[in-house]
Amino acid sequence: MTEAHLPLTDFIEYPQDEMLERAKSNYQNVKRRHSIRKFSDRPVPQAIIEQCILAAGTAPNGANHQPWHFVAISNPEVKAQIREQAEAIEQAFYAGRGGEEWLDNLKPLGTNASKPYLETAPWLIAVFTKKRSEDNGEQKQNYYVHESVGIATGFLLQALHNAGLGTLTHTPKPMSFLSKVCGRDNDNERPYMLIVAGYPDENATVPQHALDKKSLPEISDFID
Ligand code: IYR
Repeated sequence: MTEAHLPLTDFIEYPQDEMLERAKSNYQNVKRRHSIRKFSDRPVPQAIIEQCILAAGTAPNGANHQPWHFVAISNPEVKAQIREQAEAIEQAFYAGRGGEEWLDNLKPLGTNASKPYLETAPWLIAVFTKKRSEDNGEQKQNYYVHESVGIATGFLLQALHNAGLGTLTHTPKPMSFLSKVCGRDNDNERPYMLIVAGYPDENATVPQHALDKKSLPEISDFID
């Protein structure tokens, strides 16, 4: 059954010169987002993280079933557990599990199995995918789960950056330990990504190569 549709009242139209200025200023803002691996332990109020998760929850998604769940962790013991388990997995990865080519490709980043920021940063946000959602006690199938949760994670990163926080996407492989640590060890949900958020440490760096972004012609074509 088609549900009632409401008029689109919150769309804002800007003059085209202003649209270009807004597009430029958004680009200038997002190009200052860099993954960082040294975080300060300065606390960040939960209210800020809540607004960023709300922004993530507005992402376009399959049939509006919203196939995601976010677990935001500031608890020091839980962060310590995550660090311990992530480091065990990363040790195996860097000891060879990743394979020669992958490990070679990571050399410019200078990463290794040590992940102190998982304890230092004030917030870890574990993002979960959901195969099914509940609606009034009924289970409904979710669609385009990975696409939807990928977009929501992008919105989350953008919101955190826009709020003035440094971020890192962390994807230890396998990530299943997060299900247990976050109390979401069930058949419906899978960990998708771990987002680290907080103030950058004063010695935070960005790998030189991370600044080399492909040019517009390299990443796009225009067919007119
Ligand atoms: N998960 C590992 C390895 C790693 C993989 C990729 I692809 C990166 O862009 C960065 C790191 C780690 O966090 O060290």
